[in-house]
Amino acid sequence: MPLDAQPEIHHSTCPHDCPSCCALEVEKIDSHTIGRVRGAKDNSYTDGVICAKVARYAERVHHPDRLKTPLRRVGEKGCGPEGFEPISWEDALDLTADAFLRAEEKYGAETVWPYQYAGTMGLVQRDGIHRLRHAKKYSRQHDTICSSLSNAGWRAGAGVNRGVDCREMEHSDQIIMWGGNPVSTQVNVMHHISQAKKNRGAKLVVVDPYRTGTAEQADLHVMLRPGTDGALACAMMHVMLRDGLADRAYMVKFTDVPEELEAHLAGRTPEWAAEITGLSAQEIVDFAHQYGNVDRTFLRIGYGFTRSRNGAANMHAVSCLPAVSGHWQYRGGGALFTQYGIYNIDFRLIVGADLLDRDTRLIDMSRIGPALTGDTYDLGDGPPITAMLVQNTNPVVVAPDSNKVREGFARDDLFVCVHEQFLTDTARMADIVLPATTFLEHHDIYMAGGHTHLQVTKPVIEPQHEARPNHHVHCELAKRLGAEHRGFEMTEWEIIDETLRASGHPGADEVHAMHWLDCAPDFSTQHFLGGFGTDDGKFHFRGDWAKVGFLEPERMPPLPDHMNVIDNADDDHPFRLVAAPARSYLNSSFTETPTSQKREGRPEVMMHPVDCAELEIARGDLVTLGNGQGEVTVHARPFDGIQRGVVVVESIWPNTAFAGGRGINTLISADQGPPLGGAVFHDTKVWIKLAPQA
Ligand SMILES: Nc1nc2c(c(=O)[nH]1)N[C@H]1C(S)=C(S)[C@@H](COP(=O)(O)OP(=O)(O)OC[C@H]3O[C@@H](n4cnc5c(=O)[nH]c(N)nc54)[C@H](O)[C@@H]3O)O[C@H]1N2
Ligand SMILES: Nc1nc2c(c(=O)[nH]1)N[C@H]1C(S)=C(S)[C@@H](COP(=O)(O)OP(=O)(O)OC[C@H]3O[C@@H](n4cnc5c(=O)[nH]c(N)nc54)[C@H](O)[C@@H]3O)O[C@H]1N2
Ligand code: SF4
Ligand SMILES: [Mo]
Repeated sequence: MPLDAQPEIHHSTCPHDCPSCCALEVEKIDSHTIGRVRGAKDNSYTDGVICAKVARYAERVHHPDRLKTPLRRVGEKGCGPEGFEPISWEDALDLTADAFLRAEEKYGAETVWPYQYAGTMGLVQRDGIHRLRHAKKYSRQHDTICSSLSNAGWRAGAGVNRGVDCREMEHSDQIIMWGGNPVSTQVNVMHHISQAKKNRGAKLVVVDPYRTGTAEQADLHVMLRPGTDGALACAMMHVMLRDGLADRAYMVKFTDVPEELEAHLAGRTPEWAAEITGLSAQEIVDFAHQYGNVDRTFLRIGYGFTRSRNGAANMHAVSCLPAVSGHWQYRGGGALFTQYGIYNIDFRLIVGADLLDRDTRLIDMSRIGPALTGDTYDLGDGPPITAMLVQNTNPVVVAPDSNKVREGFARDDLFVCVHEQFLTDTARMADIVLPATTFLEHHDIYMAGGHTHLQVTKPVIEPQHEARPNHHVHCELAKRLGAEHRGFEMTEWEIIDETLRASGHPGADEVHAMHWLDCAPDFSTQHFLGGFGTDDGKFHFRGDWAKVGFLEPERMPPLPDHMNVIDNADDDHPFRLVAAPARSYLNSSFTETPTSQKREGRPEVMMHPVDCAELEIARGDLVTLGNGQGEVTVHARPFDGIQRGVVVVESIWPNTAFAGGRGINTLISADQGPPLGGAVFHDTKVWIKLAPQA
């Protein structure tokens, strides 16, 4: 390119598992090379703002460690790159299909478990694997690693996954960020909050067990113990009802059992909640008054606080707040958990729904450790899992109970094919590794959770090296496995086009030409002024647990409450661990890029200085955290933005980043949160002691 030439700018969409789903402008240097990535200025949600790690995406796309060719493992399971040798795509696909067919012949189709998650959020590349699954009647996957607890908790009250448009924050006088850390995990929320601060002097309140980057910017930080949000919300409602801050007319018109709720909450006093949350009763009263007094209060609800055994109950309790205050009625008021319910996407073609057989075995993905090590709770009376295709996820690092996950992947009788961009800890356990394209190298369609735009993208550059899209792998394996569906005969673009039209939207070319389609419902719908998404249109204080979950829904509290089923600290395990996301990583992605590594430094445990002093732990000391599941060694960081007895390790680092090679999820239980399952990443009791210093 001549020195004075401007690079071409191409529209794209960030595919990572992040509610922001940013509209991007990507500099194309040549057919194989990108330059800077910027947020689209003319998208009213992205508004030119993206996170630092994606602005430097060239580091990831052009990383020297990108997988270049298919590989066959010749070393031990878990070995490094030296234990793999390059093979052709034809051979890699043939070997994988042969292994699947042999496994099926021996044990039946359910012995094969296609395992996927949201490494890309593109609907075709993410979910097309289900078409192969259904066509072959392979084991099904219950998706629980991220949002089942939060979804169940929200829908138990509001009935449908949608809420107030974040762009409405410009009319808010107060924003409550409850149980999420958008400075790290969803930077655009902070952009809209700072606009509200600038325009209207809006206040920010953060509810989080530790002083996150978001809490640092808050006017008030409510620093509770993890897993106690239900208690806090109940006491707030008690105070609002007691002190005349509840909107009784709203409750009569829009909620199911206002009187029952009030009677039930009579015993949920600030003093009661103070015991549970570790806050003072006065802090709770003050927060309730501050919340109840401001009509235009936007409650932005995160995922983080739902990753506990009582996470669904806590979500439901928090979602009751605006139904008591009546904030839903005001511009800039109300709540948002996610907007995924607005797009009306018809997934049938993508997932091959016509081939779905509900009698095939369903396995909880968060219990991959127990499932791979033969737990009959997970396998039922079906066969062991002896063959897997893994796409868009890195379970050896990100799933609970990682010792068991590793033990499972290490089994000699398990064949694994991993389709990846990098040689992750999971890919290292594979028999066959296939190189995957990034979003800049394939087509897809995206819907956002944090805003209201549907986006369609085309490749900006050619596939790097021999990388191929997920859709290619689905179609090529289908051919070899005798799986038939018209979706395997179509291009991605044809699938996108047909899916959009079947969903009542314009076709692929049209949406692509517009860059995005804003699907925001009108004000009244967003604010549920015509009724909620429940059968009777009312908000349900009496949670619809049997409707939203099938795993012991009867265990759920009938009305909002503190559900005391968490892994409470005890004499042998005096600390509660929060394993929160790190700012410069996205789950396990970006752990390979130099600027992210540099910013994160090393895995550390943040703990209260008084706790450190009692255990004679100084800054930088190596300490070991342990419980019945295993032990993890990290460096200590005394930190006063946390209650005593609570500790935080930001993640998700590769296992090898820890002294001893055991990652943080070693300590996380594979227990299922009721009533729908869900991983409990922030619900862990541990002991801590000084480790031998390196
Ligand atoms: N300790 C702790 N653990 C957690 C969490 C936590 O907060 N704390 N959060 C949990 C949550 S919410 C989630 S969602 C999970 C997510 O965990 P993962 O599913 O592992 O998430 P990612 O790192 O986003 O993506 C996984 C892989 O997908 C690959 N990938 C990306 N695009 C493509 C593609 O187009 N094709 C293919 N074949 N591969 C692709 C990436 O290279 C990456 O290695 O982690 C969970 N684990
Ligand atoms: N940089 C970065 N961005 C990410 C990710 C990442 O790993 N890194 N992951 C992506 C994914 S997959 C998802 S699902 C989203 C999640 O995005 P968010 O909705 O923001 O949720 P988290 O950031 O997981 O929430 C973490 C926060 O929850 C707090 N928390 C933990 N337990 C409790 C509790 O009991 N009560 C309260 N009130 N707070 C609690 C933690 O201390 C932490 O600050 O982020 C996405 N974006
Ligand atoms: S904020 Fe989230 S969606 Fe936006 S660029 Fe960063 S990772 Fe992607
Ligand atoms: Mo997630």
